Amino acid sequence: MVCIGSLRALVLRAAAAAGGRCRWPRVLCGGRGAVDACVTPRASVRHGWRGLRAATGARMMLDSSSSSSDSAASDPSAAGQVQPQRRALAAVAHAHDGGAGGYASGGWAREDGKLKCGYSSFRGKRATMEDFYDVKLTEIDGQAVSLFGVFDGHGGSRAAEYLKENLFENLMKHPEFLTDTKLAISETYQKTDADFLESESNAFRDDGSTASTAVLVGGHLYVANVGDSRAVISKAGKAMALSEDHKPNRSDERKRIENAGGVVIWAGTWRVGGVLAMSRAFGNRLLKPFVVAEPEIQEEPVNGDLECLVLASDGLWDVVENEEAVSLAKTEDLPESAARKLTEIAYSRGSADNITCIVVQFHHDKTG
Ligand SMILES: *[C@@H]1O[C@H](CO)[C@@H](O)[C@H](O)[C@H]1NC(C)=O
Ligand SMILES: CC(=O)N[C@H]1CO[C@H](CO)[C@@H](O)[C@@H]1O
Repeated sequence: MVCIGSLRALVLRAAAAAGGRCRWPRVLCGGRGAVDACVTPRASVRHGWRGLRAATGARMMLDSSSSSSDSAASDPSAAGQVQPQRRALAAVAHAHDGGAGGYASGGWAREDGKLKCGYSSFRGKRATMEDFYDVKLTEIDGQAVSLFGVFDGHGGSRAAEYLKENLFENLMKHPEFLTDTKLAISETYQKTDADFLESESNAFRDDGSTASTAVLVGGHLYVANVGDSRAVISKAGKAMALSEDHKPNRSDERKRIENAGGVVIWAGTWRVGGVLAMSRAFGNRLLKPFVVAEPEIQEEPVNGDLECLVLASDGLWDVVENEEAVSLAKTEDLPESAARKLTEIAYSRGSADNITCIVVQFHHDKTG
C-alpha cells in the first residue's frame, strides 16, 4: 500500500488508559493512515488549557509532520491514493499517568475553539485495567470530524485494546463514512468484531468489550452503543441518555437472545447463559451468536442546544446519575478536570470497577 495519503494524515491518538503507552509522533505506512502524537507527562504542563498551549514541542512536531506531508502529496505518484485526506485539527494535547493505583487524564481542544474534551481513567480497586478510550480530532476531505470512544473490557483486556487500535481507523476508512455515517458505523462495528475474533489465535480466549462511541460529522452527532457503557448529553439544560444499556433482562434483548436459542439466567444479576451481565459485546466468542456487536445508533443535531457530552464505563454510571454527570461537565471550566472529578466521585462512592470517562464541551459561539 502506498503511504502517500497517510502521510497527510495527522490524528491525535489518545494514550492507552492504562497510561505509560504514550507514543511519540511517527508515520505509519501500510494503510494505517495516521501519525500518532502524544505528549509524555514530563513534556507537558499539567494544569489548564493555557498551560497546554505552552506545549509548543507538540505543536511543532505536529506541524512539521504535516508540512513534510504536503511535499509528499504533490508527488505525482499520489494520484493513485485511495485514502481520503486527513489533517489534524487538534491544537494541544497532553496526558499524564497517575502511576499505580492512580489516575491517567488528558485534554485536547480543536483549533477552531468549538470543542474541548478531556478524559480521566481510574484503575479502581482491582489489579488490572481493562478500560481503554480513544479520541481523534481530525479533518477528512476538508470536513471536520471528531471521534470519542470508551471501551470497557471483560475477561481480559484484548478486545478493548483491539477496539482502541482499530475501530476508528476502520470507520474512517469506510467509503460511506461521510455520506452515510450510520451505515458506516454499523458495518464497521460488525466487521471489527469479526476481525478481532479472527485475529485471536487462541480459540479458548473469551475476551470481550463494550464500545460507547460518539462521532461528530457534518453537524450531526452519532452515538453508537454496544454493551453497558453509556453516552449522556446535556441539551438545552436537560440530561439525556443517547444510549440504552444492553442488559440481558431488557425485554427486547431477552427476546432476541431466546430467539437465537440462548438463555438469560439469574446469577447474582441477569446474565446471558448465566455468564455475561450484558447482552451485546465485541468478542465473547463463546457466547456468539447471542452476544452481538450490532450497535444501536442515535443521532442528534449539533446546534446551540447541545452543551456537553459524557461517555463513561459502568464504573461511573453505577454510582453517578446522568444529571449529576452532565451538570458537573457543564460547570467545570476544563473538560479534563470535569472528567477527573467524575472519576474521583465514583471512586469515593465505592465503585470497585474500572472507571473511565470522556467529557466533551461544545462552544458554538466560537467562529473559526
Ligand atoms: C434488570 O435487572 C436488574 C437487576 O439486576 C434491575 O435492576 C432492572 O430494573 C432490570 N431491568 C429490566 C428492564 O427489567
Ligand atoms: C482495576 C479494575 O477495576 N479492573 C477491572 C476492570 O473491569 C474488569 C471487568 O469488569 C475486571 O475484570 C477488572 O478486574
